[in-house]
Amino acid sequence: MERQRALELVRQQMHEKRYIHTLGVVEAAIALAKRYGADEKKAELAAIFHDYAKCRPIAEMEEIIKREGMAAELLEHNKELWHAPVGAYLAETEAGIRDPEVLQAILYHTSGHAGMSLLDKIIYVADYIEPGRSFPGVEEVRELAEQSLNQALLQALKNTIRFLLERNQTVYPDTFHAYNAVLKEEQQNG
Ligand code: DGI
Ligand code: FE
Ligand code: FE
Repeated sequence: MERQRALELVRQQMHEKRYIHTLGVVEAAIALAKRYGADEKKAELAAIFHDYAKCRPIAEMEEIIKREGMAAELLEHNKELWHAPVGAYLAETEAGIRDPEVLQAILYHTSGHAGMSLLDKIIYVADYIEPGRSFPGVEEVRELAEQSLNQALLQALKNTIRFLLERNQTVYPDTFHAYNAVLKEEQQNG
């Protein structure tokens, strides 16, 4: 799908602020794809659609998770997680995105998971460091992302897990699995 058509579809789904965030993720994802040798078109498309379901009513997301037989465990954790799998589903069924690599990057963009692909990592990190983000720790991850995608991802995962722990919130197991897997990758790389 061409960029303009994709952006129009996504713009209709969200508030202005969320759309501006999306444009920031697109910019960051293309830059990371260039730096780390990923397919720029796939990175662009996954970034455009990554928050496609973010503004859907909670009840609709819950209904889709149940109806489509998605991981039931999602329902026991933070509702913030739901828009990622629901977004992958709606990007395919409503917007006609078919590329499994792109859909996977959307699916895991909030939680992460064990064995993240290059594209999954790029979308996770781009979502974290896009130019509109200004929370504590973001600058450190931006700097790491210039040198090492895995180090940036690891720091972003650690910050997110720490953020959840400090607020007495549960951590979805896939987030721990992502952290463990990237840590091991980095230890093996010396
Ligand atoms: O949709 P965005 O706001 O652009 O960003 P996102 O999809 O990464 O959502 C991030 C939010 O999800 C962040 O505030 C933390 C929250 N969250 C809640 N539970 C979990 C979680 N994030 C992860 N990685 N794992 C969780 O268990
Ligand atoms: Fe998101
Ligand atoms: Fe996002």
